[in-house]
Amino acid sequence: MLERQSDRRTALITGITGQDGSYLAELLLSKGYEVHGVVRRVALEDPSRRLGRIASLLERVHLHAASLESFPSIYQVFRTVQPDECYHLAAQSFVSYSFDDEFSTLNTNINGTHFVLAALKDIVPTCRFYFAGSSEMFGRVEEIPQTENTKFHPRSAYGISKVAGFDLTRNYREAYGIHASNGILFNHESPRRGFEFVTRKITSGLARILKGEAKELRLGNLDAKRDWGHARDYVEAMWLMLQQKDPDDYVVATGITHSVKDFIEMAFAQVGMDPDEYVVSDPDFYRPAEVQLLIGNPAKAQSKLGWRAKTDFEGLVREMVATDCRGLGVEIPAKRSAEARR
Ligand code: G4F
Repeated sequence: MLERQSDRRTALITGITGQDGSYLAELLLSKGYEVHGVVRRVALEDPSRRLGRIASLLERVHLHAASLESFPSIYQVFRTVQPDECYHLAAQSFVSYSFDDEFSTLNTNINGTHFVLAALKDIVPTCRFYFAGSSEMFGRVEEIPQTENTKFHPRSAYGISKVAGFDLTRNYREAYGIHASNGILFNHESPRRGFEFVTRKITSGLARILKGEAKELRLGNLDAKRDWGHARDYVEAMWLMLQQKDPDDYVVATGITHSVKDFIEMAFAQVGMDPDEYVVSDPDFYRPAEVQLLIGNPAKAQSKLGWRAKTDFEGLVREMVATDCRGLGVEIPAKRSAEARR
């Protein structure tokens, strides 16, 4: 167990084992924070499989077993940690799965957020709070591009659960004076993305094809458009929100949209291959209700937080393809990668 140091700011991250949690933990450690994370007990029992993204940080972070489904367990973590800042990232975050199990998505995501806010208010009401809202709240978009003032029209249990979390966060701010901010984050990816999300499915699938382990890549709706940024950039916006004098809500996005097809073409171009020979659009991967177009306007985050996305679309795709190829021991021929960059 690490010693607590009273002169350092203390941050608590729910979802520390995920893509965003791992980048945020690195950022906060680099800023001198004492970092605590909430993890499920099963994760502590199976660290090699479940703590992979934070493996290099394990000596420097404090982990606490708790469940978003149990208020007493969350309450106990707040009593022990007494954080100065809390980043609530944990959720059932796979939109597609929320159609298979609406009940657990709504229960975990809505109650989990409520439990965290209620414990914070009771134990450390001065703790600053960040809620991981999502562009999925915009759903069937009412305006292009989407801003902090665009009306929500969610299209899945996941999107609905995020609207509820957003409203809970705003209500704790207005009713109880908690420094509680909502980030409305558009899609953000990285080599640490889960394999079920489309970007990682594409880059890991491509690496498997190159390795000779797969012959095709089966995907769903290739026309859907997303505003894709890099997760490493987006966690900086989370931190900046909690450094402001007043809490508020912010869109975090690049302001540029691309289709799934664009992502595929960019990924295959990195290795000089023709996607038409490998990619199959399979109706089994279509969703009952699709979010067809997302594009955010990050003007408020730019002007009030001084935040900007640093990684562009090509840089993101290139990093993901290179990491997945390296992970499988696949060489990207020098000629191919040079051509791809042209
Ligand atoms: O990568 P996705 O599964 O991400 P999605 O649904 O946009 O949600 C992600 O971003 C949200 C922010 O807007 C987060 F809140 C959320 O937690 C998550 O991180 O799908 C992106 C698009 C969709 O339109 C989907 O229909 O890709 C399309 N798609 C096409 N084929 C596919 C596939 N998605 C997946 N996962 N798998 C496919 O085979």
